Amino acid sequence: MSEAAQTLEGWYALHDFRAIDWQAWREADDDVRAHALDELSGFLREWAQTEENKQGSTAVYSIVGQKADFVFMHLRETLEELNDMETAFNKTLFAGFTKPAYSYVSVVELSNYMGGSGDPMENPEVVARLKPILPKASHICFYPMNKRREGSDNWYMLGMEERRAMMRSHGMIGRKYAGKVKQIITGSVGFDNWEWGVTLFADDPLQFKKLVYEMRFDEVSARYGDFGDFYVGNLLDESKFAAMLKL
Ligand code: 76R
Repeated sequence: MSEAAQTLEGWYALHDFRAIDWQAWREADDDVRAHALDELSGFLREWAQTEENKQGSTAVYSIVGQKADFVFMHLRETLEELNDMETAFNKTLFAGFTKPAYSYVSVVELSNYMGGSGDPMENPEVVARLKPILPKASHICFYPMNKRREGSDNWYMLGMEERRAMMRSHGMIGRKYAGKVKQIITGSVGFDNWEWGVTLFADDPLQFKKLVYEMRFDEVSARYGDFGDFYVGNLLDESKFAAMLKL
């Protein structure tokens, strides 16, 4: 049996993708819409406060294309908190004007392929990466992925050293995008249908394309990467959200 990579876990993640029921929104009375918007603003402020208190983080983006209209990406200490938030939001008037589009449950993960020495949890940089405050970059890109297990291309049958060498090459490509793309890898083995969620943030969306394309030629992605649907979108704040919903 090959040696499993050791992983460190941080905050739990819920990517909650929703579509807006435009017909119901259009047909609603003005006061109902106003109340729904108030409630939405209230939640956005509450989530910002949680972030301020360093008890979690939330990113809110519109989604371009037909897969969804917007996404809430929530990070929280426990699965219970994520679930409570999801339920509380679902009880709002505004949620009644949305339809589920996709969701993804995972946990922020760091693996030891590139690990240094000593107890990583004593390293404040590591702790900050496990409990990250999500950047307010102009754009988000999310997709789930697996490492392939097919015939002779089986990641999980490779030895630790071989995997480490490939992950080093992967990391070196990633580092070229430092300052342009921020990546958050969340592990979802046992939680959701894919093995990882990849969430990228950038001010220039072309950097997503360039990074993902460059990685496709790197062995770990070229040979062992299987990918799900891609979601890409634009930063929303309270006023942009209200503008998007204005009829
Ligand atoms: O955490 C680190 O910075 C150390 C190096 C590193 C690891 C261990 C790293 C760096 N990644 C790691 C793990 Mn990554 N990453 C992806 C994708 O589209 C594709 O082809 C793949 C999707 C991108 C775009 C990306 C970006 N990475 C992982 C893992 C877990 C693998 C496992 O455990 O088997 C996955 C699934 C994954 C996928 N990676 C980086 C980046 C970037 C930009 C970096 C550089 C980060 C930095 O130096 O700040």
